[in-house]
Amino acid sequence: METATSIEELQREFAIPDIAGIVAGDGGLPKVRITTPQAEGEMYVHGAHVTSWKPAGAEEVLFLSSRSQWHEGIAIRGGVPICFPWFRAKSDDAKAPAHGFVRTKGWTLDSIARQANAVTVTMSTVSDDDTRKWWPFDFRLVHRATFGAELKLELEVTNTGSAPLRFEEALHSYHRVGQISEVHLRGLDGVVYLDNTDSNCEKMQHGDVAIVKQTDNAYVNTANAVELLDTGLCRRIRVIKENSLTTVVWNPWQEGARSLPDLGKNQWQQMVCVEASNVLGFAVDLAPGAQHRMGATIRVEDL
Ligand code: TA6
Repeated sequence: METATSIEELQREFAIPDIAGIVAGDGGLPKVRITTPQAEGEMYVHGAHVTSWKPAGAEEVLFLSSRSQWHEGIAIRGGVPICFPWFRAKSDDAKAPAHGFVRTKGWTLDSIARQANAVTVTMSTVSDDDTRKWWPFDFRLVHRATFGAELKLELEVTNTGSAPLRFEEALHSYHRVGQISEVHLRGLDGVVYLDNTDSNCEKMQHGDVAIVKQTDNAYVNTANAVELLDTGLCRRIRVIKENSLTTVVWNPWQEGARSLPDLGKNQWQQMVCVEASNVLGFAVDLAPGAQHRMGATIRVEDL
């Protein structure tokens, strides 16, 4: 019962009474459960994957598919998958896993720390023989998630090797919405984007982003915050970025959802991804020994 033992060990080492505990989540996978007066949240050791954030007085902010799989080697559908060290398909290897190899593996729980009104969960993963088969470089990746009145996510990459790194990264956040046709995204007006539903051709965003069809836009050279205006749930979700120069907006729409068996029936209508990222032409170059931190702060307010 290795997993049960590891959950018991993690609980003994990291639990904070009444604030944070480690329990068996879906599929029996270990998850950190946060319950404070300011917020509730969940983060799986699998993929260092945040799956829930519910600030006091608000409904759940993240979308989680009712049909997600919960297995080693498979990404959870929803929450905040971590994409690293490439985004989408690997350009030189069609057999490589989409969005890299860190969202589908167990990480290490390093700490759970209480600040004033928030709890920070830190998890990490490092290069090994398995990762070097796909990507022959050395790195340490840390994901810090701070659950409070806002959700702060930070992805820290350290080049632990002797060769320069070039990597893509994304905090692939699935946001829960009332009805996708009643959602607008503000903050990308005048920003150039590559439309992945149209051979990645370059276009210009005019005004707010309305989601009225399959949408897979990589907005480039933008550090802008993005506001998700959801009249269905009468709220706005703000995504404020740090050290991120691309923002990906994705909704599969009905036709794209057909190829996603782990997305619940018609649930494409209740989600939209707004992803702080550094992808495509904005991959990050990192010298040996250097560090790079990308962040996203998510806030929710009534409309
Ligand atoms: O971030 C948008 C995207 O790259 C889309 O192209 C779509 O593939 C989505 O990610 C989901 O990817 P996944 O591998 O999680 O099914």
